[in-house]
Amino acid sequence: PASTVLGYPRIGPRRELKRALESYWSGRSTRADLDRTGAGLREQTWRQLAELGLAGLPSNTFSLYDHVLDTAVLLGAVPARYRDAPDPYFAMARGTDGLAPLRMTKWFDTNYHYLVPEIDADTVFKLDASKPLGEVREARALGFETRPVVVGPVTFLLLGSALDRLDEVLGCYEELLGALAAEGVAWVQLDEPALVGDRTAEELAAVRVAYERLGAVAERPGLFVSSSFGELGESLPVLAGTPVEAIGLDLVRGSVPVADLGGLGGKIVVAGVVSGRDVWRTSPERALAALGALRASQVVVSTSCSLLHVPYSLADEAELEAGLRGRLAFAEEKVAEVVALAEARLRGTAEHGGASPGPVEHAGVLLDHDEHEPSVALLPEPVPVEERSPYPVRAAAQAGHLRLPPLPTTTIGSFPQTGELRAARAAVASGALSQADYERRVEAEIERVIRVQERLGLDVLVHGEPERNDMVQYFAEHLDGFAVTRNGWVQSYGSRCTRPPILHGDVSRPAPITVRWATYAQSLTTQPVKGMLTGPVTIVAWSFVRDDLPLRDVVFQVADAIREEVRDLEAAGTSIIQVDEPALRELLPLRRAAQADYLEWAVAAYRRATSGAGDRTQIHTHLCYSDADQILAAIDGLDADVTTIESARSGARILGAVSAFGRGLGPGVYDIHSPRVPSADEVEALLGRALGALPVERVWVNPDCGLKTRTYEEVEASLANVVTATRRLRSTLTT
Ligand code: THG
Ligand code: ZN
Repeated sequence: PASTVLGYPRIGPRRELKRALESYWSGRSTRADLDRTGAGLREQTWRQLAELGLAGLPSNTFSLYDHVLDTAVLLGAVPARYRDAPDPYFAMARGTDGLAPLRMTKWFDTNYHYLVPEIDADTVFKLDASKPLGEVREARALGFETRPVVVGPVTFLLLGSALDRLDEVLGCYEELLGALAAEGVAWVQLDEPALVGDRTAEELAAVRVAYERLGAVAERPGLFVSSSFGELGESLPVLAGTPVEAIGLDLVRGSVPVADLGGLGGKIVVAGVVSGRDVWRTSPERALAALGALRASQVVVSTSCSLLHVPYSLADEAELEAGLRGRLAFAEEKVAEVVALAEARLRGTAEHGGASPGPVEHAGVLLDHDEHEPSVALLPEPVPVEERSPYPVRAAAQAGHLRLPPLPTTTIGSFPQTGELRAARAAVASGALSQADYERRVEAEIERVIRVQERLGLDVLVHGEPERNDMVQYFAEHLDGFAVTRNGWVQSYGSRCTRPPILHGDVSRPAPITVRWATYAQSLTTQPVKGMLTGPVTIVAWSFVRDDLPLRDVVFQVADAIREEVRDLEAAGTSIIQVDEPALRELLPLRRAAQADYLEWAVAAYRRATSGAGDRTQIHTHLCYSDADQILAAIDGLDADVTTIESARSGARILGAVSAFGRGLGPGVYDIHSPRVPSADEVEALLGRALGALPVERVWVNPDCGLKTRTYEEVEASLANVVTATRRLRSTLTT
C-alpha cells in the first residue's frame, strides 16, 4: 500500500548527532568520526522505516546542521567570506573567530530554526549534488531505494528574498534532476512549504514557471512537490496546472480540495493525514474520511509535514501516565499509523469500490475515535481583570523607586549552564542527590552569578536561572495540566534540542514557582534583581498542546497561572519582573487573514498575565529575532515598561521601527548565538546608533538574548566590554 513520510528526525534517538557535533566542534573528535555517526543514523532510520512497513523511504532528510543550509550548499550559494574557512559549512552555521554566522530564523510557524540563505550580486549558483546523490547511493548499498528530499526552488528563493534569481536557480535544479535520473532515482521530493502562505500574483507566476520548466526536463525522476503547515489555497491550481506528477497536501490543517482544480484529478496526491506537528494519535475516522474524499489518480498516505518536529519514540516514556500515553504518537508511532491507514484504506477501497472506507482493522495501531478524543473541559469565561495605569504614571512611580543610572545595563536572564548543574539535576532525578543538596548547589550558583554581575558593574541583575533546564520545561514541571517527557527531544537548531512539554489538561498553578529563588537572589545584593517568567503564548508555543480547545482558551489558562506568579513575586519584594514572550511571532498565522485575530488575543493574554503588577513594579519583556518587525504593533501593545529585543545581527536595522515605542527599549548590543566576544568599540558603535534613534532616557543596554549557551569566559569578557562601552557613553551625556 502506498505510504510515505515527508521527513524524519535526525538528531538521533539518543541525541547521537548532538554529541558527535559538539565533540567535533570542540576538537575532541575528527570529521571522519562525525561522518560515521551521521551514516549510522541514516542507516538506522532507513531500516526502522522499512521495518515499520513504510513503502516510500525518503533520503537527504538528514543534515549535519540544517536542511536550508544544505540547499544553499547544493546550489553553490556559499558567500565568499566563508570559502577559506577550515570548514565552510560550519563557518556559515556557527561563525568563526573572525566571521559572524549566517542569520538564523524560524522555519514557518515551528520552533525549528534555519539559516537564512544569503543571496546577493556576488552569488554564482552552481550545483553540487554530492549530498543527495551520496545518500541515494548509501541507501542503495543497504538495499533501499529512496526518494531524495530537497527544498524547492521557490521556497528557497523566498527564504533568501531573491525570487528574481529564479532563472539561474532553475538551471541548477534542472541539472540536479538530470543527475538524479542518471543515478536511477525514480522520484524526487521538492519541499515548497512557502506556498501555503499568501502569495502574490508574481510569486504564483514563479511557481508556474518553475514547475513548467522542471517538468520539461527530458530525463528526470517523477516530481513530487510537497507543501506543509497549512492549505495551498491559490497555489494549488497553479501547481496542479504544471506537469508535476505528485502534490503533497497538509490535510491536518487544510481540508480536501473541493473541485478538480485544473488537473489535480490526474495527479498523485500525497495525503498528509497524520500530523507532523503534534503528538496526538490520529483519528482513523477523520483520516479515512479525508482519504476517501480525495479525487486523484492515486493517493499516497503520508504526514502533514516532516516528522522533524516530533520526538523519536514513545518507547522511552514508560513514566507517562497510562491514560495520556495511550493518546500519544511520536515519530515512530506516527509512521506505524501512516502504514496502518494505507492498509485500512486499501481494504476499504477493495470492499466499497473506492467510495468510502470500510471497517477499520488495524492491529491496535489506530484508535477508535472515542478513545482518542480528550475530554472537553467546560471552561468558564475568564474573569475580567483590571488593567495597569497608563505608562507615564507607571514610569514616574518606577523612576522614584528604582533610581537607575542612564543607560541601565542588564542581561536577558539566563547565565551559562554548567556541566555540574546539569549533572546535579540528573542526580536528583535518579535519586543519587537529595533535594536539599541540590537546592544548596543551585543557591551556590545563584550567588556566583550575582557576584559576577556585581564585579562587572551591571545595574539590574538576574539570578541566572540555574534551577531551570529549559524555561518552558521548567514552568510545565510546576504547573498542573502539563506532562514532561524523559527523552522527547526535538531539534531546535544545529545540535540544540528542546523537550516540549505536553499540555493535555486544564492548566493551574498549585504553588508559587520562582519566588523562592528570586527572594534568595535578592537577599544577596542591594542591586535590583529581576524576577524571570515566561509568557503564556511562549509556554504554549513551545509545548505540544491539547487540540480539543481553541488555542486562545488554553493560552488564557496559562496567562492566569502566570498572573498569580507575578503577584506573588511582587508581594515578595521583587521590583522588576520580566515576562518573556519570545515566541509571539512564531504562532502568527501564516495567512494574513487570520493574523489580526491571533495578535489581539495573544496581546490580551500577555496583558492579563502582567496586569497583576502595581505601577511601581517594572515589567520587562524580551523577544528574539529581528523579524519581530512584522509584529511591532503587537509588541507595542504588550505595553511592557521595557522591551529587550534582538538587534545586533541585523546591524540594528530594527531601531528605526521601534523608535516609535513610547517606553523603555533595550536593542541587543551583541549577538550571543556565536562564541565571538564583541569589542567595546563595537558595542559603543551599536549603542551610538540606538542613541541616534531613541531618547537617551529610554535606552537600556543588554545582549541580544539569554547567555545559557555560552561559557563563563565568553560571557564575562563580553559583558565587561558592554559595561566599558556604556560607561564611555554615559560620560559624554550632559545631565
Ligand atoms: N526554549 C525552548 N525553545 C526555544 C528556546 C528556549 N526556542 C527558541 C530559542 N530558545 C532558541 N532555542 C534553543 C533551544 C535549545 C537550547 C538553546 C536554545 C539548548 N538546549 C539544550 C541542548 O540542546 O543542549 C538542552 C536544554 C535542556 O536541558 O532542556 O541549549 O529557550 N523550549
Ligand atoms: Zn532571545
